[in-house]
Parts: sequence; C-alpha cells; structure tokens
Amino acid sequence: KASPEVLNQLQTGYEKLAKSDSGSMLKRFLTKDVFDKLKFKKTSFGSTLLDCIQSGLQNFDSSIGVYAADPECYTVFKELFDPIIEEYHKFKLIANQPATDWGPPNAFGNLDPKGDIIVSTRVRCCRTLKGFPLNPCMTENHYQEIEKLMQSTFNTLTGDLKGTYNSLSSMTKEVQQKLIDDHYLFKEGDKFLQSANACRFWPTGRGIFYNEKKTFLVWVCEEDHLRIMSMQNGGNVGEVYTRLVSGVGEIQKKNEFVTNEKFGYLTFCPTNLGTTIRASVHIKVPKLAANMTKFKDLADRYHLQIRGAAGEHSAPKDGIYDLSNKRRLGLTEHQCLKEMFDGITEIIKAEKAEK
Ligand code: ADP
Ligand code: CIR
Repeated sequence: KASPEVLNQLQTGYEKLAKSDSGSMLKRFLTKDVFDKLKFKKTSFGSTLLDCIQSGLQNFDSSIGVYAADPECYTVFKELFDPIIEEYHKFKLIANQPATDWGPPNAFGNLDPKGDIIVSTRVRCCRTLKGFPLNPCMTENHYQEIEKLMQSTFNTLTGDLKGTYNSLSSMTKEVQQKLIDDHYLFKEGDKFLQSANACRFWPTGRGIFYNEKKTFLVWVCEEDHLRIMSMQNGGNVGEVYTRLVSGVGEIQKKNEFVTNEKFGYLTFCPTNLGTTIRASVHIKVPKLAANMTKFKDLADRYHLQIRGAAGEHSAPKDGIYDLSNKRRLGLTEHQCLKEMFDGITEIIKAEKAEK
C-alpha cells in the first residue's frame, strides 16, 4: 500500500491540479472516483499513482501528464491509463494491438519529388529491452548494462547501417549541441521527463549511435531504452522507411523487446504504445500556418500531429513544421506510415491551393 507520505503528496497534488487551468488529459481523466480508487495502489515494483502522474502534477502545461513508471502500471492503474490511451490513439481497448506488420517497405514513394516543400523525413520507433525496468525504476548499473549491451549490437551492423556509438558521458558540450541543433540527438533537461524521474544518473548510459551518413540512428536510454530512427533530407518516405525496417530487423536479431497483446510494444509514455511509430516530415507550409485554426483542423482530419521544428514542445522555425502520424496503437506499422503519407499528400495539396 502507498505510504502516508505518498498519499499526502497525492492529495495535495490532486487538489492543486483540479483547481488549475491545466489542459492535460491527466486533469480530465483523473476524476475523484478514479483518484480514490487508485491512490492506495502499488505495483510489485513499488510504483504508486504518484510515480505515474507527478510529471503532470508538476507541469500543468503537459498535454498528457502521465507515464508508466513500470510495465505493470498500465494494468494496475488502468482506470486512468485506458481512457487516455483510447482517446489519444482513437482506439477502443476491447481489441488487441494487431501483430507487427511492416508491409512492403518500398510501398511508399516520394512525397515531394521536386523538393520544394519537404525539408526532411524521419521515421522512428521505440523499444523496451526485456530484462530491464523502465526509467524510474532503473539503477545506475542498469543504464551501464544497457549501454554495453547495445554497443555490442551496434558493432555487428554492416553496410549502410554500419556506424559508431557515441556516449553522452564522453561527448563535449559543443558536439552534443551541434547534434541537437542538426535534429539528430535528443535534447537535455526535458522538464516533463525530469519530473517523471526519467533522468536519474544522467548522462550515465545515454548516447547515440549513427551510421556514416547519419541516416540511421539509435538513441540509447533517453525516454525509452531505445529510439530507433531513419532520416534523410527530402520527401522520400520509401527510402527512409525501408532503411528503418532493415535496421530494426538487425537490432532485433540480438535483442528481445517487451511486448504485450493489448498494447504491442511497451513504452514509457502511453502515446507511444502499439507500433511506437512516429513518421514525420519537416514541411514548409507558410500559407496554411497563417491560419492556425484551419491548419489544426486540417491536421486533425488526417490524424496528423503538429510539432515545432525542434521536436515536441518546440516552436516552428522559418515557417517549418513537424507533421507526423498521431496514432500508433490499433493499427499496423504499415498503416501508420500510410496515415502519414496520405495525410501529408492532402496537406501539400491544401498548401498549394491557398492563395
Ligand atoms: P520523437 O520524435 O522521438 O518523439 P522529438 O519530437 O523531440 O522526439 O524529435 C526529436 C528530434 O527529431 C528533434 O530534433 C526533431 O526536430 C527531429 N525530427 C523529427 N522529425 C524530423 C524530420 N522529419 N526531419 C528532421 N528532423 C526531425
Ligand atoms: C506531455 O504530457 O506533454 C509530455 N509528458 C509528453 C507527452 C507525449 N506527447 C505526445 O503527444 N506524444
């Protein structure tokens, strides 16, 4: 059972959130009934409701506000997680996540053959390694073990995927900042992750692998154990996706990942469950962006999410937006890509039709 101290913090936090003007899903779905039902509970890892919601309690500007402190949280605190997952992914949890299906990797072409509207394309997925807990329950040793394990996997990659692993601990601040500015590396000091207890022992165990062309990259121990991504300039979704499918396949030969029937690949944030796929373009849409209400409506219609040019919670830069598929659960990998591809096709049409 949760300790009196935890209960105290939960009670105070809950009351503050209820009075706040937070627009988070946490605020909407943590009703009094749900709160009272879940506040005493604890997983076998020792995680409480507080561990799952403290990010949202501390950051009223959260869009979601919850993380799974360990894999059991999705079941122990399901009265909170399920409705958030159902709304975010627009998927009723009476059905299970479909089996992994990448489809024919070369099914997609180039969204912008002339190269005048799409700056770059990126597809990423997240993986949790079997045998290791999630961030808030990890020891410093776990971080070191994962890094070592992954280094040995990276050493086996060949051909276009061959590259080098760069540990954050042995990187200069200048190199780190350049990698962030060039959109290759995760940022440091994400306040949502920090208050979720996901940045302990930083930078231990954190790092980035990339191939020579920096078109195939893997983040180690940031929000998830692994973020595997493929990216390149321009709009050739087929090439980007094909490279990702092959890279994930190679990494999977050496490592086992945590999955379950209901949620597919398990991730720290409920918005990434299922396929964990975020397929995005950096796109110049100055005309659409001149009317944000209309732009947002259009993005919603095609289930696209709008982010800024430096990723989540960032502002657009030079009229460039990050547009990606929003849903990742309840559809296959192929369907996620198709949702992005078809949506962006319509966005481009709409931008060109604006006067
Ligand atoms: P994630 O995509 O892993 O959820 P972010 O939204 O923070 O995390 O994005 C991570 C980085 O990837 C950011 O620097 C972002 O600008 C970059 N990025 C995302 N999509 C693209 C893209 N299509 N082209 C270039 N960089 C991209
Ligand atoms: C938030 O709630 O804003 C952060 N915890 C991040 C949530 C992930 N957002 C998303 O849309 N994929």
